[in-house]
Amino acid sequence: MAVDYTTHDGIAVITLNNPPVNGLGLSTRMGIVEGIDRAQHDPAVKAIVLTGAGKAFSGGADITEFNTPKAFQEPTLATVIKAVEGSAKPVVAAIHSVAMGGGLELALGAHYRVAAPGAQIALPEVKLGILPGAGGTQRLPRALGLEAALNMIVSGTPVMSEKLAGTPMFDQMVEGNLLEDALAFARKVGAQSGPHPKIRDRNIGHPNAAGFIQFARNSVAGVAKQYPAPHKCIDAIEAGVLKGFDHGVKVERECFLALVQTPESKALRHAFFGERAASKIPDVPSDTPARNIDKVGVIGAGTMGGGIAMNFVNAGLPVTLLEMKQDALERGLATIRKNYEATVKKGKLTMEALEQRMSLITPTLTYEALGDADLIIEAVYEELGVKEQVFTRLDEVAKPGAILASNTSTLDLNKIAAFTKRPQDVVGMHFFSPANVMKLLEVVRGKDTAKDVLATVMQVAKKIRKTAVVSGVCDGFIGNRMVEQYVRQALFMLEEGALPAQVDKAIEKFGFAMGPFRMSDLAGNDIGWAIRKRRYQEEPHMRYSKIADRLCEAGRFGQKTGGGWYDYKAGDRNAYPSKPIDEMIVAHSKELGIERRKISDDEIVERLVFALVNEGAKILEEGIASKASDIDMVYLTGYGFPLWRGGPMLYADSVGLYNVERAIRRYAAQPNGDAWQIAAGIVERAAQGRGFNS
Ligand code: 3H9
Repeated sequence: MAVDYTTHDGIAVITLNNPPVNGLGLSTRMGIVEGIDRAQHDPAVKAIVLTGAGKAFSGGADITEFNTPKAFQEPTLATVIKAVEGSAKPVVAAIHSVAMGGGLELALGAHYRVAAPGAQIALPEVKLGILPGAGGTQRLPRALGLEAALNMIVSGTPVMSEKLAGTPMFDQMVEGNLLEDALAFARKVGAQSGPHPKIRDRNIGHPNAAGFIQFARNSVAGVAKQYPAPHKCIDAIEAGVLKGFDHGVKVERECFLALVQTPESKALRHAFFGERAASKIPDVPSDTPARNIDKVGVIGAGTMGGGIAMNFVNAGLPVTLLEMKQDALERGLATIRKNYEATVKKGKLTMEALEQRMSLITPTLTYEALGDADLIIEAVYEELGVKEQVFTRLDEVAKPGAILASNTSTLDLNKIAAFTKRPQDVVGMHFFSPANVMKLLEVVRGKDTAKDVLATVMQVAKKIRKTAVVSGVCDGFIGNRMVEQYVRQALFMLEEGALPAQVDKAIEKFGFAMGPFRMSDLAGNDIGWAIRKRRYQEEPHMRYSKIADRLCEAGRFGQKTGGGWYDYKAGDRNAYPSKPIDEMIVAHSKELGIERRKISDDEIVERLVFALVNEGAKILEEGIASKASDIDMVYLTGYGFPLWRGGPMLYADSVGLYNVERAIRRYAAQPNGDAWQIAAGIVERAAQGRGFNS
């Protein structure tokens, strides 16, 4: 049973008991209504306390029920809240830890609320592409006032309970035992004659509600272009403000039902569950004991190593930072300090916290200083010989059981592990630049990596607030292996008739944060050049457009050299189309005897995105990624794929794999078509009418 019912000296206690977060699924909803009815019929009961067991009052509607008939089966949450609000005996919601979404809406339906400090209070539905659908858009403005409530609803950001003390949201803040205090409060109000207060009856009382709502609309229009939910939140709030509670609830319900079906909401829900699913590794049970990580070592104080070190000190973990030369070490430390100073300037960090973080870093020039580290991450030059030197030394100095991690982005982790006598302790931790900012962490599992090492690294990732995704060993792992195919297509399209600005604009309009050419100019075109040179040796059959090599041969490595695919001006990060480079591209096509044609924006988007999808399907087939949502998480958190599209694999599902297959076969029949080897996983799923996520 998802709800417990007990009585305590004249008070009925209805306890939501549906771990992990007391989601308001069908059985929980039924249990609450049963409890309310039971209390009405028991003459000994004078009042009711509604509380949550475990780590939440309630995390809201059970999101796993969305798009299933259960979500709409009575009692719906609206019916539950009606029963609570209509109870002849006063209902007191006793809130701790989390009251979110439908959980908060339920509490707002109670006659009274008592809360422990430190509880997260939120209507976070917009983050799932929906709006509070059980009266939240109507009751919260009546509890907190229009402005505070609208901000909370449109942003979805939690507010700590103690900040809301003294508002009609909470009748009492509790310092001691929540249940005992709630029982005492219930006894007090149970002894009073009704009717008991209902938030729905309160006035909103704003001097210029229509003006404020217009202001909110304008603000939202600027920041939520791709997302319908914030706009609908305002519609529902406005309906209630201007035409009363019942009308507001009706509009809110209509908006909720429409939003839950939108591709944006499906994408955001996919990302919510995808993030949590990524932390689960099929053959590593969740109770696998993790190793203790109290001290971290980082090798290399360059941009990457410095950024990696910052993650750990930000989480309060001391870091020993190793460099080979004193000046490099000092430069690295100075960069870290500069990064923190920039955060202080923005007002997001105090000087005191800056000093405290810097004090957690112990700089060193000797490997021996890493001897007591529990986790050591190398971020040295991307070359196998260099990695060999590092791991051989680490094997000598690291204590038994220390986890030895490589930040390699392309090299064979199994070879790196074999440089040590403890391959079971070696793992890949591929951070993305800037490492202190980017959410993604690819955790690379070698053939010998121990399960407890993986479990530990996944835990550590959570601690440093990264989205960790496990990848098997292959060239480029999940993210870079896929992006290589994407870039290959972008380059072929230059040969065939497109120019960099057109390609970038088309894919940026699709929603990517940055097109491939602007991106490459930012990262440095020489990086891709080095990878291609290696490919020419290792996989001579793999054909590339040589146009990017010509660019590099001309010394145009991107922003850092003042020019790449685009021209750049000093002190200005804007990319300006470059006449000589565009001419070079046209001349290159001519030399190859290619008659340039107009390439449509649709073709650009399809070829780029389906190149990702096709490679992603192969990555799944080979077991490099264990599920499609892992691939989506890599692209959403590390490669600027538009969140509202849910990642390449979910996007492919939304287009339909039948259509994806047809498009790929069409492109495979064009010049440069031999770059397309369609993945069996697309063909099979298309034939079965399935998607990657179904
Ligand atoms: C809503 O309420 C709509 C209504 O307005 C209208 C209805 C008509 N449902 O994040 P964690 C699972 S929409 C189902 O790792 P934490 C989660 O998947 C809802 N499951 O823990 C995970 O499962 P697993 C509005 C849920 O302590 C486990 O709980 N509410 C839900 O770091 C632990 O999650 C929200 O949007 C749910 N609602 O953080 C709140 N919530 O262990 C979304 C969580 O199998 N939730 N799970 O991987 C959160 O923000 C965080 O989970 C929370 C706990 C802060 C609650």
